Amino acid sequence: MSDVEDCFDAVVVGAGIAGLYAVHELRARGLRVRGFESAAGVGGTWYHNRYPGARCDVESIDYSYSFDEELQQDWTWSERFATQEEILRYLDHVADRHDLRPAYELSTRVTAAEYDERSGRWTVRTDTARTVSARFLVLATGVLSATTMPEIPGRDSFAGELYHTGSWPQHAVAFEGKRVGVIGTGSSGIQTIPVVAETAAQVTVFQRSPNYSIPARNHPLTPEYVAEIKAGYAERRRLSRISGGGTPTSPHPRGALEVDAAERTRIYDQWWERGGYLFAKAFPDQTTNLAANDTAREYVEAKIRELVHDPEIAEQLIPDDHPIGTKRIVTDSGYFETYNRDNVKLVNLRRTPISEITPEGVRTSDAFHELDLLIFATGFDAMTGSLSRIDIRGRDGRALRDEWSAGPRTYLGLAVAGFPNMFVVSGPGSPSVLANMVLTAEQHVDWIASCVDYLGENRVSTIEATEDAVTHWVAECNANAAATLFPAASSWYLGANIPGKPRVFMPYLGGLGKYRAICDDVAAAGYRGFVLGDPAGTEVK
Ligand code: NA7
Repeated sequence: MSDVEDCFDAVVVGAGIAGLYAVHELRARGLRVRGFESAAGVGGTWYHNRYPGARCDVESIDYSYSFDEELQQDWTWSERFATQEEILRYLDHVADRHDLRPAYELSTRVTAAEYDERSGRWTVRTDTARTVSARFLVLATGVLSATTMPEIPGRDSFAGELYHTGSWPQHAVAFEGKRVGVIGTGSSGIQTIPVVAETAAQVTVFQRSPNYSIPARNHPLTPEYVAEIKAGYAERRRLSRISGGGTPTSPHPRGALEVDAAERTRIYDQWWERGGYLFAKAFPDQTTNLAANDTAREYVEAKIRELVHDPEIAEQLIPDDHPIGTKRIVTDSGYFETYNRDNVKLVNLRRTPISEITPEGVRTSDAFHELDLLIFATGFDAMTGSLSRIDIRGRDGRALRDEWSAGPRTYLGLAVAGFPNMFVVSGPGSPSVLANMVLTAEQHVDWIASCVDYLGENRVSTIEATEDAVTHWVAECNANAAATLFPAASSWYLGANIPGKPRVFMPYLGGLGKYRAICDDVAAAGYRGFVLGDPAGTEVK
């Protein structure tokens, strides 16, 4: 006997930027939608990443929904790069403004989803013992949401306070007078270290790999600037949608090696002064040509040597293992200067690795570091982690985890062969993590919503990517990556940060504009690469 308690047209997993918009769009079509969210509130990434110094590295005026003109006119961002707190306040506002909360069951984690070929429906189970059924399953589970804690001997014996940046507690954390350790110098570590150092007695940074970082040059937005942006929002959004990265920026018309040294320096100076990770896009060939990349790398390395007073420390803060931009360049506020403070100490784990964590602190091969508080800024099982933590089963009980054991395989980063009526928002094979994630989420949700319309208009019950289309898309993504320097970095784009994870370059590198055109073209061609069928998969159209 079925244990299904409720039937919906669609289940949306996640109440982050993508999930909220998916609920909005599907409900607008008259669908009965149920959302599930493991957190106690909406916001996704921005709910969990409450660590001090957490900010978005995409400008606030771009990192916001574009679907609602009144919303974008009404809402006023206070700073160029919004804090986590302001973004969460914004998402709470959107949830209230569009009455999205009633669609959700919060504090409810989806643990399993299984496709039933007879009914053509998904059975979805949660950790609150709920079982519901839905025709469509929309996985808006986030690309940087499944945190990772390295298996360091003695980790759980630490007697002080222990936090992960990606699942920071709701309560305020005080650093005054404390000896704080930070493991990890990716974006989260680099953002939090300077803020923690302001009040902590001592900060010990445990760095395995240094990262390139560019000053944010964050500042409050003036009323005049905001008015100008709001007056031109429509055009700004249009340019963003056809751009590579989802913001209205374009690189120099010529390659880094096609201009002389003076022009190169002038351009790098401009981007350095402008601030932020978009430095990676100063010249169009920076991440495709190593000699071009070297010019950007050397420029930034010279800046690090200027910012850090101790030349020996400066050298240790300069990456030596990847071309600049092949890991996301961090956007920081006073990171390198922090090492000029007396209360900040760098521990180079390449020279002196961690041997164990004890109740009192961290032991490295050469010393013991006594700590009151330990922060893991060790990142995420990116892109696939939040999906593989759910037991998702498609046709014939096939498990997504098994299907992807050699790396994720999607069509357009949206759909998986053998998993009918299941959509992944910002999935592996999409450009999301290399672009403005709000606009990429909107693009995916718009595409899914139009697809649902199409199925209704044509009386088709299921849509499913073909194995052939998936194979071609994976090949296209690999070919794009191979034409760049990106595979040279041991990054989370490749799954390289997770022991045992297959090394496959996961994002689509062709850029948002080109990707959007491909998705639109697939839809216009009657959903080329998909089987439109009945629940058993028999083609009907
Ligand atoms: P990242 O960028 O994955 O950074 C994680 C950091 O943690 C990185 O410096 C890692 O060093 C370090 N790490 C991971 N495991 C260990 C162990 N076992 N020992 C020491 N150090 C370790 O995650 P973030 O949260 O900072 O940023 C994720 C994205 O969010 C970012 O790219 C932006 O797009 C926003 P490693 O490099 O592996 O040597």
